[in-house]
Amino acid sequence: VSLETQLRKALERDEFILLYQPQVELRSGKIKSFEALIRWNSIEFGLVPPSEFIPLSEDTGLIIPIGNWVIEQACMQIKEWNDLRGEEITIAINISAKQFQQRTLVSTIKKAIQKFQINPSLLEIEITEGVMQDTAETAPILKSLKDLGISIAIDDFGTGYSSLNYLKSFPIDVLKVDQSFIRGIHNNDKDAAITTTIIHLANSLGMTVVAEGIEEKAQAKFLLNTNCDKGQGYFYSKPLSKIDIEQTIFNRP
Ligand code: G
Ligand code: G
Ligand code: MN
Ligand code: NA
Repeated sequence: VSLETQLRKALERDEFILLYQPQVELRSGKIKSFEALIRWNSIEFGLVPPSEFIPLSEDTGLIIPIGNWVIEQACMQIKEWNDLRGEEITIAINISAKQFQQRTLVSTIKKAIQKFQINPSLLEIEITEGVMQDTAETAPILKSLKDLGISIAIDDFGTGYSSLNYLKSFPIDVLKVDQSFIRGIHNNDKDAAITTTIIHLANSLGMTVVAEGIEEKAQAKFLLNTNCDKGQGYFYSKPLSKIDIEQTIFNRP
């Protein structure tokens, strides 16, 4: 049986799950936001990472129903955790180029927000610079998404082929510094300079800046001193299941 058929079955059997990676507010140490990362919990293959099925899902169009499931699931989790915590918990989801170009994306997100009665600003979508290339199509889509009241983040910032122009004209709320820059902060002057510059850029544009792939305390320290807003990475936590988030991050029995 082909992987495509297996993925269709996985959707029917509800075998996808979301893991959540905490994002730490560097100044306060508080955790109020998470990035949702999909996994396929297969009876046959175990926990399958997205690198093994997202590319094929994009080629076959399956990314649309899978992506719609992610949107619904994330909105449901935002509702549940906000009711539970009584404070604002944000969840970011990854949106691939194929999903972004799909006409129904805006209405799908709108419906999910309405279904679960959530504050739209608590949902963040992560798109990469590549998504932004076709500016004629991109501007109206980004505007409709922004009109919904959701937050828009640029993922892997600094690694794609794009100009800084879009930061001027598009409604971007968050820049995520790619982990390749964070990795070299302490042994590569260029990585340190690029990271510092992206943080300053985001700060001066009034955007929130998130550093990805923090694995060491020294990196977190550097980022705090450089005025980075949030940090994400194995140093704080790997992506965790809903239950693990509730037990270890929210301290629920
Ligand atoms: O979780 P991990 O680091 O293995 O993720 C690998 C890649 O898969 C990342 O580029 C991430 O953005 C992508 N990814 C994770 N979850 C989703 C998802 O729900 N939708 C899409 N389109 N991509 C995802
Ligand atoms: O492309 P995107 O940034 O969405 O993908 C994030 C990926 O990075 C996920 O696969 C996630 O599991 C992974 N990740 C998260 N934290 C770390 C980290 O500290 N180090 C490394 N190497 N990968 C990480
Ligand atoms: Mn991401
Ligand atoms: Na990233």
